[in-house]
Amino acid sequence: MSPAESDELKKVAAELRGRIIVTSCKAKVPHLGSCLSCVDILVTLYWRTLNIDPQNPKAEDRDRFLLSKGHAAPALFQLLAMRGFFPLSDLDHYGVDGSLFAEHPPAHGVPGVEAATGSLGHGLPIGTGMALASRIKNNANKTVVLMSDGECNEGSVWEAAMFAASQKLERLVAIIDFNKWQATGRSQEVMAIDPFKEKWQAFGWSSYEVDGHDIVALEDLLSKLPDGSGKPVAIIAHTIKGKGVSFMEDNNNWHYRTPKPEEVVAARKELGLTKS
Ligand SMILES: Cc1ncc(C[n+]2csc(CCOP(=O)(O)OP(=O)(O)O)c2C)c(N)n1
Repeated sequence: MSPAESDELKKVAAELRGRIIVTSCKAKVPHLGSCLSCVDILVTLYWRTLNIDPQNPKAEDRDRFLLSKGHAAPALFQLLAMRGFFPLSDLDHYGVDGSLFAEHPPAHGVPGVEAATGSLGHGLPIGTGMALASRIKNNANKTVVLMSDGECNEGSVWEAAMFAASQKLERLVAIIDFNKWQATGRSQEVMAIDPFKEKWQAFGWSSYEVDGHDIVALEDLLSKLPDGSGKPVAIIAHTIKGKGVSFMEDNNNWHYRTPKPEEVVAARKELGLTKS
């Protein structure tokens, strides 16, 4: 990726962060820190890596993406609109009674959303099934599942991990947004997950670590998959919860808090966005 392309994507990421923050304030949707943490991963996937066509979101050969950490739905909805899956104006009704746009992705009705997620621990099992189905149909598409670190406390994650490895689903990619926080505390303190990289390897996966805010490094790694090992791939993306806004970074109050209008203005200013 050229420096100019990477600068362009950084602007896209800032714009996406700004939109998420405005949505959180207007619609009173929580999980702001959780959304900001995975923005750079999402931008890399949707602007560089995934084989997707916003005009044809059900194309058989498309790559599948599952936001297993479904509580980051505001990030997914905003990026799908920015990417052209549906008009940005559809999000004007975010959080209004009856709207499809709420705290988690719904099963049907939003172009680009592959499955209902948000009950943590289910995205990888669903993605494993999708990857197996693709292989049975001789489709060469990838299935990418974005999970959170706290989510890896769920036993269903490790059942799916064992199954995917035993099936040698080399086109299945699990990215873990490793921001070291969960809802009420540090992930390592709630239930220790270290040694994390080795754990995936022990379950029969290839595993890598990357800076989850470095779009160039993320793209470089993702472009090399499948990696030739015949194994599913886990990417541990080191991130900062609330990334991009100094007073939200690594402050877990923003798991549930929504910003006041003056905080939106301050955040957008930091992001280099002038309009609120
Ligand atoms: C099965 C299940 N239990 C509990 C919750 C409530 N919940 C929402 S987010 C969250 C934890 C968030 O921490 P983490 O999974 O690490 O994601 P982060 O927000 O830090 O990205 C929990 C427990 C849930 N969504 N699903």
